[in-house]
Amino acid sequence: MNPWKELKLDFRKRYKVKNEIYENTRQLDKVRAILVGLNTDKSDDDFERSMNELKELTKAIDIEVAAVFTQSLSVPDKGTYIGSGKVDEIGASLDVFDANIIIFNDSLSPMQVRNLEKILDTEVIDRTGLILQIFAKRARTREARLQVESAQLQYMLPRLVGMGKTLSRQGGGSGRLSNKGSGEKQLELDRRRIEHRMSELRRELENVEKERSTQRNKRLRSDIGRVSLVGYTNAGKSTIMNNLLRLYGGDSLRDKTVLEKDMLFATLDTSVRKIEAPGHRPFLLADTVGFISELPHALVKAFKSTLEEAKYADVILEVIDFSDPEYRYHMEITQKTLSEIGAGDIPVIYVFNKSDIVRQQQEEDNMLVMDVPRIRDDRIYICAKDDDSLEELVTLIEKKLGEQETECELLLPYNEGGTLSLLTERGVVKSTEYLPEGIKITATLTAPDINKYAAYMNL
Ligand SMILES: Nc1nc2c(ncn2[C@@H]2O[C@H](COP(=O)(O)OP(=O)(O)OP(=O)(O)O)[C@@H](O)[C@H]2O)c(=O)[nH]1
Ligand SMILES: [Mg+2]
Repeated sequence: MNPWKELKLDFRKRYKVKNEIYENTRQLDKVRAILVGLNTDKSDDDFERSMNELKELTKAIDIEVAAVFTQSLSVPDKGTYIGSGKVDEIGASLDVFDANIIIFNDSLSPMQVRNLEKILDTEVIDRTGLILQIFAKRARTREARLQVESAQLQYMLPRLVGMGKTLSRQGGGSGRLSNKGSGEKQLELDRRRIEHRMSELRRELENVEKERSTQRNKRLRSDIGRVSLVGYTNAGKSTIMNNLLRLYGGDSLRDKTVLEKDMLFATLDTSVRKIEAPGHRPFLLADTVGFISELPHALVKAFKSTLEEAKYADVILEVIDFSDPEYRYHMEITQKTLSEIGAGDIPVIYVFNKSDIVRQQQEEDNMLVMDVPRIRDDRIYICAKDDDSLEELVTLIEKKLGEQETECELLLPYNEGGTLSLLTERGVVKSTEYLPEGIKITATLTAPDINKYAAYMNL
């Protein structure tokens, strides 16, 4: 079913709201969309890129793209977003292209959606609504489901205004004034019910977040380095996680793989696994939700705690789909998002993934062929499924984690022998000296270590 209709029906059912559903005359087997973009201030390249991304998003939810319409205007039309001539043109082509939904590349106001639906007599959805539907389809864990529902409600609440008008018009036959009144009353009730559900969701989410932050604090207290996979959606983060688990996860973890799939937003929650490569220091690896440009505000707000996961890492692995011609732009968006969530200063390793595809292309084009894996400073070119690549990656991670360490002197009281053996086991102790007042050691410590052992440090 077409996603906007689905969202409205679902909304109707779940919250008992009588919103308007357009009974489209074009009952096609498949959902076929006309995409519409308005260029107000973007360069041609940027505009084309964002339209291509809309195409990918559309396909991600199994909608066929039937046609694309674009227009340049310095200011969007208040009532219909695009100019009225363009609206007519689209209306006339719905049959030609066998299309039954229109998807706009930007956020439309609830009123613009209503106006357009009325003129075109078909469902109209904007970029936010589309991404929300993708997230709703992908959400598996309880937390992700709560976050998506919360985002949907935030998105739908202001759209109730339009629905209310419909209600008052549809009211029963007992006198005009009371009709109008009942519609408004109904609207008020709907609104209250939804606000109530939103606060319920907020509470539930707070609880889930509390659970998660307890687990996270446990990790923060442990001395193992924390590494986070971040990057644009579909770059290969989960594939790297799974292949590292396959190689180094140990028996108990080898099966604890995460979902990897060639689709946008395959992962919507956070998984943390311990990676123990022989001959290397172990570290914790976190896989989480991918980024995209212009992620809807409601989703950013609802997914804040999941998106912020990277903030707690010692080292960030920024995974880049090197085979995507837009990879530079994806890196910009990722950098911007990392700064926004307060993770802009964490050291980064740039993982140029899917280099096998680039290599293959170079071979086909008779070009100079790149080496995979290859390391250049803090950049590494890999294929996520190739063992040599992963071994080099682990080596680079260890090196980067090591760079975050400082050599410190500690004076441990004699009853703190446990701490000494712990640090010795981890191989970070450089020297020990037994003094009358305690054991003096030099050790290379990470920032969290330094916090933890601060009491022993003021020699
Ligand atoms: N050829 C090739 N394909 C890869 C490589 N890494 C990942 N893929 C494929 O790329 C697709 C996306 O991989 P995922 O690991 O799900 O991507 P992700 O970054 O976790 O994506 P989201 O969870 O949506 O943010 C899958 O079909 C993978 O098999 C690689 O190095 N080479
Ligand atoms: Mg993933």
